[in-house]
Amino acid sequence: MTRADWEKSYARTESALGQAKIEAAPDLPRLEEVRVRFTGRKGELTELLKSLKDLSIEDRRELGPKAQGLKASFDAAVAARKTALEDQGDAVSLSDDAIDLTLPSLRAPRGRLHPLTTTLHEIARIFQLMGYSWAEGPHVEDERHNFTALNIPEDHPARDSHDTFYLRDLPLLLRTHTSTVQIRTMESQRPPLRVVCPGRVFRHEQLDATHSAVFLQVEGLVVDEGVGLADLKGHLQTFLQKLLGAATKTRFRPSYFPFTEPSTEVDVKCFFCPGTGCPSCKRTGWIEILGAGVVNPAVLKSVGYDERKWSGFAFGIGVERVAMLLHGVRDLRDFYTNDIRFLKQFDESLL
Ligand code: 2NM
Repeated sequence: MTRADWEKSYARTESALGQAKIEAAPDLPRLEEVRVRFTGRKGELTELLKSLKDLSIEDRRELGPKAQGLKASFDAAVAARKTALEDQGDAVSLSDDAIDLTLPSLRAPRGRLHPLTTTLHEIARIFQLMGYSWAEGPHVEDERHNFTALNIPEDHPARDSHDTFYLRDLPLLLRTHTSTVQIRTMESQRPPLRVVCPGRVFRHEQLDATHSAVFLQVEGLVVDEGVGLADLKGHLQTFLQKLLGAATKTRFRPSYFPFTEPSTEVDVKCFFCPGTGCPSCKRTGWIEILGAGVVNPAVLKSVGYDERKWSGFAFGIGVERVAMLLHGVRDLRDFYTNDIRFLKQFDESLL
């Protein structure tokens, strides 16, 4: 090989190197292809360096370092590109797969108490502040505790199977009110007593926006010496003002229950309108919130209390109705559908 031939092939290699655009190689396999093409065993640069041996010793001394310089800058460019591509790869895998243990974790969706449960607790809590204790009893009851001891006559329509769920083969039923628990409390405790009986009750009802066959009640009972209607009014007014606000106005209307005499239904001044009438108060300006009365002496007698010595008052509150009023819920069935979109409205923090 002549010096001129060698210089021609040097120039060809140098220009091929320039066109190979090492610094723009898109990935490591493509970079490796370029490296093999020039400095592999049969690579263009390798051949160029090998062919130096065909030159004269003087030409070799002069052109040898030039060829080595070309290889050195090629090697440096390949190494630099390799580092850059590897760093890029690290960055991608860090952002895609890496777990950063310093990051706060995702907040797990957290359950909470159902709005009916919190409403029941709120009602019972107020009465507990007023000295009432809490009592529970069975859902399945006998006619004595659900009706007879409560002075509900044999032919009363509430006893009809159209209104009450009876068990098929036993003389038992699903309690229609928690008064059953008050009868049981009076059977097992001597007066004086103050008790609230919260729980589930069952009635054979046509279902609609304000009626459910299964619902929650809090009933209360006070028995003591010399207790009467004035105590009833004081306790219930205090309760309603704690539940709904100190400005709450109450109204006691005469009513009828077999287990109380006199009996009353208690209304609160509508807190949705200024007394002018709206759909919530059915245009009356008042909202019915509970029933109550002075315990019929026949009830006290039926549990073995001396009805000449003791007297008492009792009341019953529908939990769904209170929860609807407190939260502006128009359809009671929303409480039982368990639609998470409805229930989430009562979360402390919307997740
Ligand atoms: C009500 C209304 C009026 C009541 C009566 C009794 C008992 F057991 F003492 F006789 N418990 N609950 C009562 C009285 C319940 O609910 C609307």
